[in-house]
Amino acid sequence: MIYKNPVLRGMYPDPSMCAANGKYYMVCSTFQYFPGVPVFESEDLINWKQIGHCLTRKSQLLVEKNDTNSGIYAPTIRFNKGRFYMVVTNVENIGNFYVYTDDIYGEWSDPILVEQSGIDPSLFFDDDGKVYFISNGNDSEGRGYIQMSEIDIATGKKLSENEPLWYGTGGRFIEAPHMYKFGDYYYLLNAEGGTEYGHMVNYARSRNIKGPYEPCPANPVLTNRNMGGYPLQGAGHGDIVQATDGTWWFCHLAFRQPGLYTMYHHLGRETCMEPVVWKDDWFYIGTPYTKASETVCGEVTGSGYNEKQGYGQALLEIDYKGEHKFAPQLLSYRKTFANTSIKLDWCYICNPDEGKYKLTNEGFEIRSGDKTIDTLTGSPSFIGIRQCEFNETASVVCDMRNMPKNGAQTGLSVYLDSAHHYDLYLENRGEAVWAVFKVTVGPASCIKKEFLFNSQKIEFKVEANANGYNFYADGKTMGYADTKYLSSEVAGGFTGVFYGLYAQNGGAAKFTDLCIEHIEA
Ligand code: 6LW
Repeated sequence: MIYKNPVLRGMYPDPSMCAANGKYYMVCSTFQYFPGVPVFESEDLINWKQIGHCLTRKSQLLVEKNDTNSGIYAPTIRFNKGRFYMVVTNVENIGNFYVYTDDIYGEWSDPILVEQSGIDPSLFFDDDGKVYFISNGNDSEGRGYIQMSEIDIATGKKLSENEPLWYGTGGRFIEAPHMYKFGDYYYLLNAEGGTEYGHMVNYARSRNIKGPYEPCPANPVLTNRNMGGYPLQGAGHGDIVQATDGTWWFCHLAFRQPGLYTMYHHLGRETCMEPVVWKDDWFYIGTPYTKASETVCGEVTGSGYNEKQGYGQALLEIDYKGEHKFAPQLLSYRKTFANTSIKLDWCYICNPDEGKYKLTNEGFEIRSGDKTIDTLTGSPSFIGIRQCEFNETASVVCDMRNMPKNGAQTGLSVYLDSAHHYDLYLENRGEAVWAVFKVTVGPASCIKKEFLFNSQKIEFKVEANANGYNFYADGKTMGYADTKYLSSEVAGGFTGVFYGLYAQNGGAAKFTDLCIEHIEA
């Protein structure tokens, strides 16, 4: 049976998963976006359906800065004695905390803080009832390591000092730790190499939770760092689960780059799934390598591979030969206001002023506040939905309302962050309304095309492919802009592209007739 990676497409990075009640649950990072930390459910580990978010209230998620380097990093989800826990860092303010729920479809608790430094926190429930809090950290000489303390899970209070567990294998940015106990061994997982092209997964094992830890001889057990030109890169930062049928699976992040010598990614980091095999109490992740220069997934991969036979690579297409059963993936879609969920698919930048939005299945009404999509801090009147595929068309009708103000704007933005976005909008210039296409890349911002438009209701359309976007307003061609300039390699940060509907400078609009379409070849 064949399935395709990523299994969560679009910006769903830093995945963590657990098994509970015969199903599987997964969470991902959300940075400055609100609500935070989507929760997905699956019956077969390949097909995932979002069922909610962990952080839906301001009391749980204070994100007031519009900055793709801040907010919510790398969550972990765990299930223990009927209760789900999600532990995470809000790097913008409260640091490490966890929330819990006994009803995965319901609300989560307010945050319980844990006074431990570092990011990428994880929880481990040992057989003897002790609960450990694991994160990355730095020793007194600044060297990165994985640290652990025992905590009281009812209060978050620390019951022991942090203890260093493992310095990893020498890669930079040691992070994403998880602790497990399988059989006689504790397994300590990490990511190293940074969340870019050198990313990798390593682990070590010990019979004693406090070590010493013995690194797996096959480390890195997952990396695409030597697969030059392969369209899936940056594989690292993952979590392991045993399925109810006894098979083992590993989820991790990776990103899709547009082509062989186009080393950037704009859809954000996504979530992939790999089969796992065990031998002599060591586990091996991924699919045995294809040979150098071979055609993989219909793409000629070039000669950039360093051939390494064995496991340890993440592929775009997995020809799975094991025992696990899964349903066929549905990769084509047509998203509309009626079939997207306001609570699940859409999100705000930072904590929204909800009074500015009226969102129904027929359309979204948005009124501007005092921020714009160019302002670095705070929440503009913007609601966004992820771009999930290279090849997509997105269109929406924008009906500009009550435009008392010269300069009022309402539109559709292809948005990476406040300094990197491509916008189609209507602008009220007093005597008339203009349709405008503007690009903003860092400090450079320019109007590429505009025309006088004698109505207040217009259709905006974006046709996306791997390398660029074509923009249309009222059926007229407005111009082209490259995907490259909306990538993390250009802009920095950890997020991916969203389509955002927005209003600013006194503008207000009703958006209707949304259609975001992808047909899988
Ligand atoms: C996250 C770290 C990482 O905290 O990127 O890929 C950081 N790994 O583990 C932000 O997503």
